[in-house]
Amino acid sequence: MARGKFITFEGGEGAGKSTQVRLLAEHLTGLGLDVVVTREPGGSPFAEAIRTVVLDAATPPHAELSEALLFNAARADHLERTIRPALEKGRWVICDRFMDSTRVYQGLVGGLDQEVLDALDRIVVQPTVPDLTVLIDLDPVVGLARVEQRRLGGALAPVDRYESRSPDFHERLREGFLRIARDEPQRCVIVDGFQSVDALAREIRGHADARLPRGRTG
Ligand code: Z5A
Repeated sequence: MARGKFITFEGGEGAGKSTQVRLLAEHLTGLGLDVVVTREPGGSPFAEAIRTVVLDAATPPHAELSEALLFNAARADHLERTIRPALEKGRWVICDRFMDSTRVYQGLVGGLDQEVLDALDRIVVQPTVPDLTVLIDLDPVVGLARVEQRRLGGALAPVDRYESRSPDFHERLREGFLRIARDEPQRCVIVDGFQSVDALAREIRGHADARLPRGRTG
């Protein structure tokens, strides 16, 4: 059985990741592929339990290393129980956030040493590096306004620990994601999140179809 493909979406808050994950999944399913949609933190029962703790605004302050270890504990379980078994069965996995979020939030912005992050990636992620990472780049002012709009529109999700940070924090996140994507153009594509939902979905479909030809799995 040929291995499936692993696609991740990254970007700041409200960039449109969840929306585009769903639309790409519909596209690939329409092409006859067996698609699994998942997310981080989360994607397995244990990882979802960790998600509840790390995103809760009431969680006491803790060291950046503790935070990175929690995300990686969740990721290890997610990989073992959800992502790797699916890929081995030839399924295509689309994940809303993955290792680049740790590299940016806890590393480039949080200040955790690159060596620590490299070690965690070696232990936890290798060899399951995404085949394609879509970075949805968007001015954080626009992204956060969308999140606020969604909240006012009825979703009424509580503000999580990240959304409440300063504008400068979100601008540094944006720069961090761009830096990673520019450093790894063979894995990453950068798309403009300011486009309409449909235009963005078309562009992302184009990248997925061009970079991950369906005849070349494995
Ligand atoms: N985190 C971390 O620190 N370290 C890690 O290793 C990992 C994560 C894995 C997870 O939050 C948090 O965990 C995250 C980083 C940290 N920080 N935060 N917050 P999350 O998963 O709950 O939140 P998120 O990833 O930022 O998701 P989001 O806020 O829902 O944003 P999104 O998925 O990118 O956007 P969306 O839900 O698709 O769209 C947002 C709204 O905009 C919605 O109402 C849409 O209808 C609308 N939308 C979407 N696209 C468009 C376009 N093109 N035009 C106009 N409106 C649009």
